Amino acid sequence: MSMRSWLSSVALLFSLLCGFFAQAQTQPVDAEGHQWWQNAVFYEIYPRSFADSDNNGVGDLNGISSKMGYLRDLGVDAIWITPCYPSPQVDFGYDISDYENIDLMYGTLADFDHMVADGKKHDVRIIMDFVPNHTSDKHPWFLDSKSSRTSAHRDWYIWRDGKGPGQPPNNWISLFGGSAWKFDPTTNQYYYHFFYAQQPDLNWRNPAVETAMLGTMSWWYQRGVAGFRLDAVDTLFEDPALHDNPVLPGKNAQGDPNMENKNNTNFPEVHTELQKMRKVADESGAVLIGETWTSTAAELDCYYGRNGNELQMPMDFMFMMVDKLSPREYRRQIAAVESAHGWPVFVINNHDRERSYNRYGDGKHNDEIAKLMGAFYLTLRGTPIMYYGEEIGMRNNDPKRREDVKDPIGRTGWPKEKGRDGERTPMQWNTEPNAGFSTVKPWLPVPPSYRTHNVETESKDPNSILNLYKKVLTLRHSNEALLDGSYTALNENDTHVMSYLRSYKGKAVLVTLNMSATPEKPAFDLAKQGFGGAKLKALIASPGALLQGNRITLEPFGLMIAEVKP
Ligand code: TEU
Repeated sequence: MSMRSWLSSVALLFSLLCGFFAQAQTQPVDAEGHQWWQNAVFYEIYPRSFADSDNNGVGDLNGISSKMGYLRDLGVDAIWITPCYPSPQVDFGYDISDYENIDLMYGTLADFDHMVADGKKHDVRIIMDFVPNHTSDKHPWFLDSKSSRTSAHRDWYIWRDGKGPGQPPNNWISLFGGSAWKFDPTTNQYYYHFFYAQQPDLNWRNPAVETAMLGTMSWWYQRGVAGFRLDAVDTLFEDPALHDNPVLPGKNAQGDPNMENKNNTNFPEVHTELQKMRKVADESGAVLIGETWTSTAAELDCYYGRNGNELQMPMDFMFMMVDKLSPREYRRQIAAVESAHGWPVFVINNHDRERSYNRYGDGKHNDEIAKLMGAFYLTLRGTPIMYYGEEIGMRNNDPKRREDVKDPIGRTGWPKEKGRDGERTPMQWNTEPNAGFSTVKPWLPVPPSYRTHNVETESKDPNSILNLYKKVLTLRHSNEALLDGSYTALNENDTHVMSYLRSYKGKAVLVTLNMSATPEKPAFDLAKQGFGGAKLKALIASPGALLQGNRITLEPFGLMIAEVKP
């Protein structure tokens, strides 16, 4: 059997097996055996853009510390900070040159310790971002690796001969454009990089790499980190025989041929490593969140691991990718994740995607839609991970000219690909210049909408997106049906209104969301769910929502979260 077919048989066997085991639970915090992260609300912070304590136009850790009160008040229990380690910042921190330090731009290790302490005071845990697939090309490991074919770290990266003069070892394409191989004249070999050339892939088949990386994780746990978000886990391993990838029709935004990443992603060895990472995490009671791009629920299921021994929180990006206000699609997607054997993790935004305010907005009801989407994913069974600024309806501020683009893929892919600057702009705190982020020009400009969409203004408006988020998060933290209850889709033939019941031990909450621009009047018969004759009582509702018996009138994009009183 060839190496490749052996690997694919192992992959198949694993995917068949892994779904059949229940998730192991440790350290329960409630009667349902839930752990802290199951009852928590997570919040992603892009540190360059959240809060700028030294007023130099770039955010920092002391800035984050200064906003712990805001986060607590909002209802956040844990923050995931995207990479803030020393880095040449080619990929804004995802190119790490020292895994056990803080980039001076963001502060020092002492500032980090203060942030952990401030977090503790406010009951906000700190999650760091861990980038296992690649380092920066300026990391001492890589500098040594490239220095000679016999260097101590040579085999820490993936070096190969070209196929011939000027020809890379195979046809693999970097996600960020061009060949995934870069020739290095010092040793006349190519090194492999799935992302930018400044992000050489580590060779996870070398046990020394594994030891170093696991050691780093443990080092941060000891420093008070409550877990990691693991970057791009599906890219850790590649086919050692370097078979070409199948070429698909058409070209991508970078002008490269489309390709199926068959031989350089999703290897079964990824799961072996995740199990090892989990073991280290368990020693500290830490949680592992995964950047898990999957196309099926079965694939997502695998990331929980047999016996629940891999990621506790693989993110369900299939939910985020629904991308249209379609109750039918959402029902299908939620049913899929409910069929997996782990705890669902929902996100609608991150630092790599256009903001949800733009993606779901119809140009007329954007604020209502932002509230609707918040009320939606924050009341599902599972843990939500918010993205900074989502709670105030921050919109994308894409660069208008190529020369303004900071994200390299936006420069190489212009104008088809404008890069990810638009979703990474400074947090909008108030109506002062630069939305109160800094008095000097921030590293990215805020959109004009900051004048209305900012924390200070929205705090004063009871009907703001911010106050809707706060209300929903307060309810979510105190309502047993929302914390522990099951999810049941209601009125499944309705193509305009998304409705569901969260019920727990005879208590229930009904959520109904009008995903259309027309007024709707859904009616509910909850007899089948064991709540026949129950009365509804509105807990949170949009201004035009009206409850009459078992019927709810909803204005366009209106919503109601109601208690079901037996
Ligand atoms: O992203 C990995 C990834 O595959 C995508 O999210 C990708 O960045 C996006 O589709 C491009 O438009 C992670 C990080 O989230 C991302 O910010 C980093 O650039 C990348 O890894 C490399 O570390």
